[in-house]
Amino acid sequence: TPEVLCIGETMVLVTPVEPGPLAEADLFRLDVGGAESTVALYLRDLGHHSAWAGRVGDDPLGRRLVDAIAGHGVDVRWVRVDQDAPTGVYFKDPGAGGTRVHYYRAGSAASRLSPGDLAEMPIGDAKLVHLSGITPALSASCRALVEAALDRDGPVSFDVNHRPALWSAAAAGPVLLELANRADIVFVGQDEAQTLWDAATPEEVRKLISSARLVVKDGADGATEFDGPQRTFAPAPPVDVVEVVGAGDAFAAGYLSGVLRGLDPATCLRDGHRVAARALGGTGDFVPGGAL
Ligand code: KDG
Repeated sequence: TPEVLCIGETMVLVTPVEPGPLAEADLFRLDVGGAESTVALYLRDLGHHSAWAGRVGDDPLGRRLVDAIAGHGVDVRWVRVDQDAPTGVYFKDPGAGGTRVHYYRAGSAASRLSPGDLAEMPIGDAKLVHLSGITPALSASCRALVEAALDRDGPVSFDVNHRPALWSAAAAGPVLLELANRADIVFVGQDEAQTLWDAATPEEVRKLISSARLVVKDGADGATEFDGPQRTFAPAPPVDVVEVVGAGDAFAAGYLSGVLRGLDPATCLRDGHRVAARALGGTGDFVPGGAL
């Protein structure tokens, strides 16, 4: 039985080799991108038995990404191969105003995940189940899966992960707030909370999400954790940022690793920052570094 079961869509990621606009690039690199599988990869790297579960198509790209994730030691026994839909793909488009993403994931194998998939997974036995707010944006059946997973006996962590390319803040705001309020551990960026709920400070976010253990991340400043009446702030260490994508997943893994080891909030936050620094210091979403 895995300690942590991470469920969600993983796609093949296509990035120009030389940073520059997608419309003009000639050479591309294939990578693996998916918030939940990235959390599983970091947790494995930190020494935990983690699993990633989702659906991929019966195609070379699906086999490629499952092999890549399994190659790092993540348990992929519960990944399903869907015969009728393709593996999703997305492109990074590095431009002057920052990197944009272009998704080719509508109708993907993962968008067909549904509550029935949970029956095959160790949903009751894992110490922790990790989900994100990307999944409910994929389809009605994906949203139903997230709702059903939140009903399990045992802790669930939820990274709000608003993806504006998938749904508007107006559509996502109420759904993500309702789901977050049903989780036991919630991660959200201060910028996301502002966009989704008009919450300008960690305290304002706390008013909206009052029961869970809540972590509000404020970029280079640091992160604030609320647990019951207790509030803990941990500043982020200075980092030379190469690329930010993956840092949120890395932070979640570092923090959750601390929770699994029974560490105090300040240490969990510190470990979140330490693992995030690995992601910030490299171009990949997953930058291995070993146990802390
Ligand atoms: O979380 C960082 C990336 O892995 C993520 O943005 C890719 O899962 C992804 C998505 O749906 O955007």
